[in-house]
Amino acid sequence: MSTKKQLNVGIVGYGFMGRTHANAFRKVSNFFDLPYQPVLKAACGRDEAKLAAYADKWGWESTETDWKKLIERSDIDIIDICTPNDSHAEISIAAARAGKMVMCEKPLSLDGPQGEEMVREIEKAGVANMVWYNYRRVPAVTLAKQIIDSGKLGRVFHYRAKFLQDWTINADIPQGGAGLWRLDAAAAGSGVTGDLLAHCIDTALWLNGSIDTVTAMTETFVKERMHQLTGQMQKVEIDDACAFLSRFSNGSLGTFESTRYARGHKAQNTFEINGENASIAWDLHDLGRLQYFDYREESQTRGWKSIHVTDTDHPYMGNWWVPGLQIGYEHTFVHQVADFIKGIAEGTPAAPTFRDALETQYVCDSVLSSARSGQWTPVKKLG
Ligand code: SOE
Repeated sequence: MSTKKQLNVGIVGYGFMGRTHANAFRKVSNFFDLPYQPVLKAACGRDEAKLAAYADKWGWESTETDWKKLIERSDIDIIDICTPNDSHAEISIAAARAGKMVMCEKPLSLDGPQGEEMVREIEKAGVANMVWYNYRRVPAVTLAKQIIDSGKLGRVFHYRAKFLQDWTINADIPQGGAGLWRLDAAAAGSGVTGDLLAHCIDTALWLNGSIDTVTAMTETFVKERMHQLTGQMQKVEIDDACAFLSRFSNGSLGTFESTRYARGHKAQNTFEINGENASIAWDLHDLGRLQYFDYREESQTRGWKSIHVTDTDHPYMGNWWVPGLQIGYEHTFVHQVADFIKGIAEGTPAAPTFRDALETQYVCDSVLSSARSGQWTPVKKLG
């Protein structure tokens, strides 16, 4: 039994993200020396049988079927939200008002105005908060951030990002309900823009600074799908694909593309940045490597190099195995918990906070609005 101060976690939701988060809370203290020990105190969900199976498998000490009861419990310090997007606001605001720290799955909210209300409430309550944009914490992506911040790229000209999937091509896939709420605009807010491009935007804002203006196009290839909850064929309101151009505040040009209709691609999340001295590129399908080209190197041996990001002096890697041994997707969530706990201890909130994540909502709002109007659209700035 750890003698460290405990941080009791109450999680809401037991799906895909419920598993990644539970795994992270369980493992983090085995690999990171932290002042506090997260404890898997209570799991909350509506389906009792599924909840019991989840709690049993991942070692949650207790269960609740009503998130309001979970928030009322005096033995819970952190509320972790892994529910569909349409309940992020209600749960996080109630949790903050009850004085709980809040960790919320991405995207923060259904849209910017709702995100603003969440930021207002969370900041008024003064509780620690974070949004799970996990790809920032792939060691190769964090290394890219360090290289960019060191100034090695020089002036940045281009930022190029993609997030491609292919799992909704079949028109017989229904929308709505368990597992498929991402296809239901009422639950998700938007399609690939809020689900996939939000990741690319979060990473881009972090690596390359804010975006001033965008022009976008979206398409919904399958216009009607059966809705699992009503049993009726219903109009599909989400964007199946989205591409947009952007101008960053640092003068660079951005191109972003996302779709769930790129046959052969399961989760190809990539970025490439071209600067006057150097370029840098990363691909989730080869997440342990960072590609780097530096024009200032001696010309005959100059070329793209593939950095295997596994050395002890690479971000986070000193906490894992030995140089050369890779880590994967689930570790990004462990890093997120480690940074959140360090942030609490040091009084410097780990990013992205709710406020940081609101900037991503603003970009998503402008992208969707531009796709509707066909116009270049400014992005609202954080207050
Ligand atoms: C969608 O398929 C999804 O699971 C997203 O919701 C996640 O945020 C992304 O990381 C992987 O793809």
